[in-house]
Amino acid sequence: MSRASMMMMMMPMSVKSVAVLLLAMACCCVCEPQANADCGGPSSSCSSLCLCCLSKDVAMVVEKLKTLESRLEENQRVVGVLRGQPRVAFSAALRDSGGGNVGPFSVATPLKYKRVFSNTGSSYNPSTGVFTAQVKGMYFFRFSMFSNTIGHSNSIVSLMKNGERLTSVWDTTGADGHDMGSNAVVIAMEMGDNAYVELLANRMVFDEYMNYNTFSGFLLFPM
Ligand SMILES: [Ca+2]
Repeated sequence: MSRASMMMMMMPMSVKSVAVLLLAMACCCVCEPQANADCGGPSSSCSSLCLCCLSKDVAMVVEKLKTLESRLEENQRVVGVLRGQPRVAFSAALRDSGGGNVGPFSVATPLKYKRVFSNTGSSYNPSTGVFTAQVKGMYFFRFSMFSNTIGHSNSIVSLMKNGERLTSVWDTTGADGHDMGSNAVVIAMEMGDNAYVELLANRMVFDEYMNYNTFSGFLLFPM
């Protein structure tokens, strides 16, 4: 079986049908010197015109096959990348039992989100609250904060990368003591980079079985 025949078998049915039709048209070429004058000129014989048209149509089909083969290789490359992409995703809430305030502490402290909903890739450590990138890539992180600050100090938490402050949520005490907010970031991470949510010194957050405070993230794509 020729390479052209094998490639035709691999093509989508609609494209194959077009190629077969072109070949059939070429093979059934009717001797019309005027219509096919550009194939061999007015003086060409009927048989030479038919062979000329056949050759021309086959060349066109081969060109289309080359284009399709190129597209197929590109699609296979993309599918291979997607299938081989490492999977990293996690989500956790602050408390795994009970309820009450977390903090205040005398120094800024990473919050330990202990109720793990998911941790594909095991890059998040619930005993420290720290996510450590094991894949270089672009990541999405999000956190939420709930405050119960009546009669207490303010609530301030920040999303940190390697000790650098990225985004924050803040709430003050007052008549509206129960508030919450969230923030997020999309950021490139090298292997070994870490991310965590930091409770600032002398601040506090509140949580219970409702799971108001969460920390989630996932790999958008490797780089
Ligand atoms: Ca408030």
